[in-house]
Amino acid sequence: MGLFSKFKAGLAKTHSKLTHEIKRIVTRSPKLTAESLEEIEHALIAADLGMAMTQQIVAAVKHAYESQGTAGLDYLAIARAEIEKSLSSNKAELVSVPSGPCVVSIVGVNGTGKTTTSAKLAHLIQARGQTALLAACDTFRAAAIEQLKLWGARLKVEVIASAYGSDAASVAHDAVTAAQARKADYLFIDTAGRLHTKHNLMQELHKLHRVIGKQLPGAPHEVLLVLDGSTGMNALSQAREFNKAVPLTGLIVTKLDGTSKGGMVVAIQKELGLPIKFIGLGEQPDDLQPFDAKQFAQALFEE
Ligand SMILES: Nc1nc2c(ncn2[C@@H]2O[C@H](COP(=O)(O)OP(=O)(O)OP(=O)(O)O)[C@@H](O)[C@H]2O)c(=O)[nH]1
Ligand SMILES: [Mg+2]
Repeated sequence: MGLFSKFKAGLAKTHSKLTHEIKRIVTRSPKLTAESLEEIEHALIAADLGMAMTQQIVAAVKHAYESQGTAGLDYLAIARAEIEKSLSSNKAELVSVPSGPCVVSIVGVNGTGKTTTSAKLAHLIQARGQTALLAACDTFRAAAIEQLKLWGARLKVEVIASAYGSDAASVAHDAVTAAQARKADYLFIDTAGRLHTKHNLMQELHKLHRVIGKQLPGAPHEVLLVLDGSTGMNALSQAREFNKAVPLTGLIVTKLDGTSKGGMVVAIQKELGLPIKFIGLGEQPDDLQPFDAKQFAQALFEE
């Protein structure tokens, strides 16, 4: 499957709900009335595009209608263009560290997809012909280490791990040493799930980052927050709060394949100004895609 087809398949739920709703509104009332405009607004909000993006699209639709009437008026194309315009500055990639390794800390609340995403990222790097290592720094949740080791075995990626209950920072330290020794290009650190409100757990994360920063200046080079896309706007407030507690370099939004609220990606990007680096569109290793605003807008609104 090509990259765009994957994008489209992964976002099919959001796409079908949005286009279906908008087409229904337009078919019923070809003239743009205050009522139909309001219905369009509702459809956009229901897809979690956020207030700012919704208003921008509604204003563009109104403007097009007033200047050209219904002839050739294509609501979906207008929405798509507005989203593209809003997100166009976002062409985010992982940073690269020529002297290597680039250390990437994967953080977030419980169950958002951190472990799976760490594995998928290592896979993506290997598919590009570079080398990656994984660090099992969730020494807290039962079976977390085995889960990452299973991924490692499946994807042929080395996993640096210790025992349950051991200090996450010391596992990270060992992993950086190993990554340096193997001359790996990337090290992905899978951390335990935590709420930004849990002070002691956030301190533990700060400590982990401090320890590897001392060992390898500049590390962690990326701190990526993993958000569960199916939680819609909750993910937005989660990102806002987490970013206050730990400075982030970017976001990853997972589980977009299971939701019709994929518009939240746009809302998050617009509100936080943090780059969305990848999106998760399924449970398989290849189901993590670099985020591309243009393809995203197209996948949401293309007929
Ligand atoms: N459909 C779908 N499922 C996903 C995606 N990403 C992760 N998952 C699933 O979400 C579940 C939780 O994933 P994990 O990677 O274990 O999440 P985690 O954040 O590491 O969880 P904790 O370590 O317990 O905090 C698993 O069943 C994954 O297969 C995605 O993009 N799409
Ligand atoms: Mg995990």
